[in-house]
Amino acid sequence: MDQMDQEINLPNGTYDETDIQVLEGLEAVRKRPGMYIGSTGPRGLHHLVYEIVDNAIDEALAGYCDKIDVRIMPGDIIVVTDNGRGIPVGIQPQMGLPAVTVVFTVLHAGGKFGNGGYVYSGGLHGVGASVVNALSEWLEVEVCDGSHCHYQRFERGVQVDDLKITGETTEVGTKIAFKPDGEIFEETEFSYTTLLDRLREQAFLNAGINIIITDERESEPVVTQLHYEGGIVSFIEHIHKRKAMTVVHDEIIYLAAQNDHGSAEVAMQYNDSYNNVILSFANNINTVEGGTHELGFKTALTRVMNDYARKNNILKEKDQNLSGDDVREGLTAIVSVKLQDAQFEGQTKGKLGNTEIRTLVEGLVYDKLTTYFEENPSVARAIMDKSISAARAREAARKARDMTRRKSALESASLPGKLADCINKDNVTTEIYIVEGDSAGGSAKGGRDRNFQAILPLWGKMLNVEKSRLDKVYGNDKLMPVITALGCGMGEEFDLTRLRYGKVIIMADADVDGSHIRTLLLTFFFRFMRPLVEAGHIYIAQPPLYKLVKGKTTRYAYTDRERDRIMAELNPDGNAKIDIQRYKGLGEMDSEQLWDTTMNPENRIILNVNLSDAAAADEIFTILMGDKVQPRREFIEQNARYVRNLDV
Ligand code: TSJ
Repeated sequence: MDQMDQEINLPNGTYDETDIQVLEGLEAVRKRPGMYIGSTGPRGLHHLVYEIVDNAIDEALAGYCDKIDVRIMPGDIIVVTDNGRGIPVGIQPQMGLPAVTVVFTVLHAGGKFGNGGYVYSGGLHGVGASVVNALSEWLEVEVCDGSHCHYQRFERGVQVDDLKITGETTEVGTKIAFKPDGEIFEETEFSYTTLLDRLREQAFLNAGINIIITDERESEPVVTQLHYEGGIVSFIEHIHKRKAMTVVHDEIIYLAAQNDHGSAEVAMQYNDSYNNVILSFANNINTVEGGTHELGFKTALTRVMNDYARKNNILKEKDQNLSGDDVREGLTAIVSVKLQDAQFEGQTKGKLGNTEIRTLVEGLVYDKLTTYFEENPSVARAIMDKSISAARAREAARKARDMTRRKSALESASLPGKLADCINKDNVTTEIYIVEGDSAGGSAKGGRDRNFQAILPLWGKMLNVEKSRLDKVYGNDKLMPVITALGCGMGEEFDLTRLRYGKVIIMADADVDGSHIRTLLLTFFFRFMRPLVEAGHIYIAQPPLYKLVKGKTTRYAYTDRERDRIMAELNPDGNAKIDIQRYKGLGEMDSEQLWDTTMNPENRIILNVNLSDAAAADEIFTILMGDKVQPRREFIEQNARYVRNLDV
């Protein structure tokens, strides 16, 4: 019998078709939570809060609420309060239940009551409340509508009682309290910084909104007030300040326009680094895979820069045009659009598909940036200088690359010497393990299935990618073997069809050094081989943390939780004293153990890295490896309690 079935305990005569629909819907959510919130790990857990808060933000955007209060209470209970109109409590005709009850019990309800729906809703908004309810041990809602306060409680998605009036009031607003279900989530501890980062992002995207977040789990509550009149301009300011970056021009450029299809705004500023960060949003949702709005921005930027360079004779007739990468070097930009009927596409639904938005953004950036450059020639000049020097470096990189190619063509074997290649030559079933350390590399070579598994050991301190341009990466003796082994080149020359293996698996210890190597390699892939990440070729091996032996039985545990579960399984009465070994590194395993636990496709766990994992690694890397000490110290201090979340 399923968990949910035990909760069905309704009096005779009140149990009808609608109730069955409701219970089946929420049961489906509890059976396959991943389908609704992505995962039951930390990401899924935090997603619950976003689903709830997004509804309050919608109310604020509709102009009915100016304050949102988010609290993490002891026991990791979340309380979200707004001062909006309150979720409607009138009877919803279709279900014959109060609208607020429908919001929490019917899958895909919400957002649209009568004609009160929100115009620019993110598509999922208002839908998530019932999902959060289904995945909470309990959830309580209080709605005050200026005359009465109404209250209802649910347990694992099922109402405990009908909606009740609890008193009279002159106040308005909605208050939701919920406790995520420990039977669903692997961990129920919230990270303050994770919630803070996401709420801050929402405060930037919705200029003027007030969000207060409080962590009440400590004896001294931690409070942060988020309010940015500057909106996405403040967002850029924040990114550059946080990374302590030196900017190339003082004023942040802000461009905005709207038409019948929607509205678009862009904020941008250049810094003296060699990387670029373009964050795009559609209806406040981060489009990690980009899409039409981002494309429109990039196309227009390249065109404006080249037009300006030609017109002012900065590029001569014989000179090549500046490339997209050239004009984006050192750029930090936010592109935010709001539109009706946003179409989300791609692997993770993180790509905007609406073509009319490309035209809007492209036109906006072309017209207004051209004017901006004409009116601010010193800013234009500073940006031009940056792009021109990027173009020169690109040319130097091309030459260095040609040199490397010629050199390797002279040697008979162009594959790296340390690579133990596999026999199969297809790039679908084959795998390459990039292994930290020499001894682990040896075990991996001994343990692998040489038919389809190749091993590339890495050792020593790797290049600090943050401070490097492409020309430095070429010729670097630590990264070059990775590039040649994969066979698909990098940067602008990247060609996915030449990839030599179907899976690229990073295998490193579960300690600080291992985490460093992982972050570094992910950053490298994110910066220089992004399509490889996008196409889902990058994986992270998960070596076990513990070996448990009882008599002739050997079991491996990959988390502390699993260790406890296996212990209980092997030792139900608590009599036997079981031998537990904690692995400190891959080097402690012999070839056979490494194969059994970490490399054999039948038993192993490998994590598929997506673009936002890689982007997160990139961000961590920038902070940890950048020039500036202060942000690094702040970052480590802020995250000391959550360091395990750093581990991608
Ligand atoms: F997620 C949620 F549904 F639980 C939730 C909703 C959570 C939180 C913190 C706030 C809200 C919420 C919903 N705040 N305000 C509203 N507003 C409405 O639902 C609402 C009110 C009035 C009308 C109307 O047409 O009169 C329409 C809507 C959608």
